Amino acid sequence: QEKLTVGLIYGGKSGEHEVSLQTAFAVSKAFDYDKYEIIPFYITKQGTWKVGQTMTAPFRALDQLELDNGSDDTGAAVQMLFQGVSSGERAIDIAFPLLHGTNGEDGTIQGLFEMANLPYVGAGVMASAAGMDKVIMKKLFAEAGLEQCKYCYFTASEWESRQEVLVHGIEEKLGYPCFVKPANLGSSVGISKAKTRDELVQAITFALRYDVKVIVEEFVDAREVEVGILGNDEPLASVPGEIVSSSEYYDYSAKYSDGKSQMIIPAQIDTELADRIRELGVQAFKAIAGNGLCRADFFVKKSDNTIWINEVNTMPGFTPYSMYPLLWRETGVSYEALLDRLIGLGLERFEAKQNLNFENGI
Ligand code: G1L
Repeated sequence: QEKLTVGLIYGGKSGEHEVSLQTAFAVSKAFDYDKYEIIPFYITKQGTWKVGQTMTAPFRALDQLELDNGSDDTGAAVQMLFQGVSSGERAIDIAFPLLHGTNGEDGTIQGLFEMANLPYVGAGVMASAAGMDKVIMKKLFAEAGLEQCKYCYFTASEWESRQEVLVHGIEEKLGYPCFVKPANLGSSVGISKAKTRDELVQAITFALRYDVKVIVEEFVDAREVEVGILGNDEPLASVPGEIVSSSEYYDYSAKYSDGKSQMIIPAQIDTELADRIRELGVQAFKAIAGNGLCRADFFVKKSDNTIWINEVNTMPGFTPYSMYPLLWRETGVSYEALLDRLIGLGLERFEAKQNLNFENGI
């Protein structure tokens, strides 16, 4: 039987270059090489591409992923992606992107796959882009009727011309403390908490170093609960997990650590609340028109268990020890099975789109 050729694309110009490499290493180890073969595409920090030899076994060590024997030829790599368009015979059956788009602006690599008429794993152009912009995401959530925290947003040029008005608006609408973030979710940097007017101005100046759009959110005293969503038209939700800071976690049974915080899986919440969160996770996935997967992050208010959507991430941490894969493992889907499922979903979506008519006026 023919093996499916997966183009594993990783590295990239973003700050998460190393994370991407580690993730791609873990993914390469989890493939069933009786069913799949891998062609590695490494994007260097400079943004050039390297293609490696077809792999029928995992990488042996992390440093192999930089493809030192591979050709440093962006043209050859892109030509390989487009081979199906020019010759009718694809070099890879499906692309598996493990990276954030150039400079954190996502949907870009997905656009490349669309142009190459290539099936790919995960969210499409629009959901990827929406998942990257906190403001756009919140507007979609609002439209879908999901509850969320209050927020303000503005651009660098608005800040320059009417700083006073904006500060007063924030104080009136949100008060202190509040959180200031670059609107672009690609960067986890640039975020700070402001407790006074001085700190607010400083926090905004800081955030504007990372994006031309800034969002300010009200402070919520809440637990952080997350679910994994998996599917296309009929997405399923995993059991929820909770993120707690290091100081509060010690007496739970299942705990994992990523350094800064602990993951409690499953979250210690009653079934009714868990089911409601799973349902809202599916709604959030549909609100951004997701495909394949996303991780949906919620705030559960400590006072009355109200559930607020915080954000969705179409490119969640994806090593076997990251929240998303761990949530699915707890739900009964192994890391290996998850890869199978995601590839299946990517192919399914591509097939569904094949039958559409893109001609004008017919
Ligand atoms: F392709 C998937 F499955 F949709 C996908 C793509 C990207 C899953 C998870 C990720 N995550 C990452 O690429 C990253 C967290 C390693 C970014 Cl550097």
